[in-house]
Amino acid sequence: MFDDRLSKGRRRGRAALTALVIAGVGAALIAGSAFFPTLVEAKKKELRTEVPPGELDDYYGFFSGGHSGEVRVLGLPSMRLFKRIPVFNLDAGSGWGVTNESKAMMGGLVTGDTHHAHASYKDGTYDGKYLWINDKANNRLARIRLDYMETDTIISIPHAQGVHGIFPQRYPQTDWVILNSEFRTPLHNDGKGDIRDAASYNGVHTVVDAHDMKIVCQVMVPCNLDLAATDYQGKYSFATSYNSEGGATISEMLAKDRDWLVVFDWDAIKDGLKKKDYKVVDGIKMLDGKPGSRYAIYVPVPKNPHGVNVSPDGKYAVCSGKVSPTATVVAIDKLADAFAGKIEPKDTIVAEPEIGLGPLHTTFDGRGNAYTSLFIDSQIVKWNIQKAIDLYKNPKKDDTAVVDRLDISYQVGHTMASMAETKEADGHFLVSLNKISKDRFLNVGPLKPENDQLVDISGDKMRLLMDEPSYIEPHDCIIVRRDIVEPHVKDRADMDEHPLAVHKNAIERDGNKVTVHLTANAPVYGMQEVEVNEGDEVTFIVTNHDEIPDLAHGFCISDYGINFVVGPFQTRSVTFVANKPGLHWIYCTNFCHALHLEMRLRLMVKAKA
Ligand code: RUQ
Ligand code: CUA
Ligand code: CA
Repeated sequence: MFDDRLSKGRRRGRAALTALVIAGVGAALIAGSAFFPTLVEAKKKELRTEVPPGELDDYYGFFSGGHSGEVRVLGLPSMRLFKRIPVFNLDAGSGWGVTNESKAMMGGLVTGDTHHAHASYKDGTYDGKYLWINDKANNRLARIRLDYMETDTIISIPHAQGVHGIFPQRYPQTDWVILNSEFRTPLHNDGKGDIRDAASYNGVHTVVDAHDMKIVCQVMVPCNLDLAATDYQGKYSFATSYNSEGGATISEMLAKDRDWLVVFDWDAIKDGLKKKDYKVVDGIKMLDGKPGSRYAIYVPVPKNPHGVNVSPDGKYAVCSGKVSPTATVVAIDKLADAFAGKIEPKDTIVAEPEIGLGPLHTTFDGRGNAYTSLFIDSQIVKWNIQKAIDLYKNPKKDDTAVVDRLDISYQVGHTMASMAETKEADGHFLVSLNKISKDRFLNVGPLKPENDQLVDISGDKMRLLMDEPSYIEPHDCIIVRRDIVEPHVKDRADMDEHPLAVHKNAIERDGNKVTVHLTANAPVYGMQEVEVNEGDEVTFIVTNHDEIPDLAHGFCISDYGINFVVGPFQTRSVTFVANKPGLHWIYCTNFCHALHLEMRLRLMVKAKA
């Protein structure tokens, strides 16, 4: 009865709405768009290009930090820097690389070269849970959990050097993350045998399980593999290869006019794993993806390609040769025929528009346009994909797929548009990550900041909105709608997630091993003094018990080179040898209370007799 009334009410409401819409359309026909704004205009109105004080940004930007080894979190469109997430680097601010927790992940290394940050997916768009980042320098993959925005796992990738392009599976969700090795090496890289024989080197396409961060398998190829992408169906991954020549010198690597876009078939890989069509090398399942195998096809693309990006409609993979003024469009729906041998790999190419000099990376607006960074021309070039395809079929003199060009300052590497690596690409903003800023900022010495420029791409013409100096050296970024990430982000850790969380202050001694369990609660640590002997191996485990959100405590041991931060309800530990006798004040480094300066305790190291 009640339901019936409700649905009647709804029906009446719908009828009234229909009448209104008809009236509205009529009025629009009479008065034109001034009365009834077109959809495009309505969309433009949504675009905020400024964020006044007190208001929040519409997007998160996750930027790699290049060889600073970190990931940066920015807000867009303000371009304000919120957080630097240490990953592979020593970070004195947070104590990353000092605590036992971080050292266990870092494996004794404090350098890294992060290039490509990509987030986890569900159904072709971000789910806001994880972010992955490569370390090209030491061949690792890290995962960052977005609820804490902290690194939670780092793994090493064997048989690989120059671990560069990475990409998560986009559909149906991220179960795999794939990685490329940009440098070829001998498979058993142990210095035995003829290591000068460049012809014997290989590259590998590595598949990592996104959940347990274990290596599923590697696909060995004779060429190098540079940038990476996945499709929107969970079927293929892509890798550019600029060294199809198998050269070891730059002139050898530039010998051919065409190199490859290598495409990997995931169903074939899964089948190969099931049928045990692999060798086990150092415990890793190694499939052979050489030309002619069923695992990979090699699409010939212009000289020394770099970026590869898949359009948000899932139809095309776009790559470009660094020394060819063109982009290459590969139709993903033709790949199955190429794998089946019904067509040649080259027949998957449906366009090759001329766009400008030094094309590197391409991004998309979700309205059929591509935006490619031109390193040599210092431009972002906007071009229409369908027009490029039409002109490839029916070339017309004096016609071009290029729609617009924007001069940037200067020498752009990556470019990325908002949500562009998802099926929800919204065509609002684009960031041009420029390697050189030259005259754009106050001079700070021989090495200037880089320049990340924010561009409005909502209209027909690109519009430069902002120059943002940045420290060494973001390569790539993704721009994620705030509503996707924000609900996952926590204000407070789950205290017992850390197995050693301290609930009771205590000192334990086992021979010369001393463990101190310590709480921190503004403005006091749970103990006021700790006494140990010179030569003891001392572990401090510190848990922040403060109820006030956002309140952190530091833990610095004077003259011991130890300092770290403990966030709300988090636990951090450190182990060291008490090799400096004497009194060492331990003090809190985060201004946490009016009596913050008094928040300290005595570490007394008694000298050996
Ligand atoms: S790659 S621009 Cu990793 Cu282009 Cu840096
Ligand atoms: Cu705790 Cu300052
Ligand atoms: Ca080449």
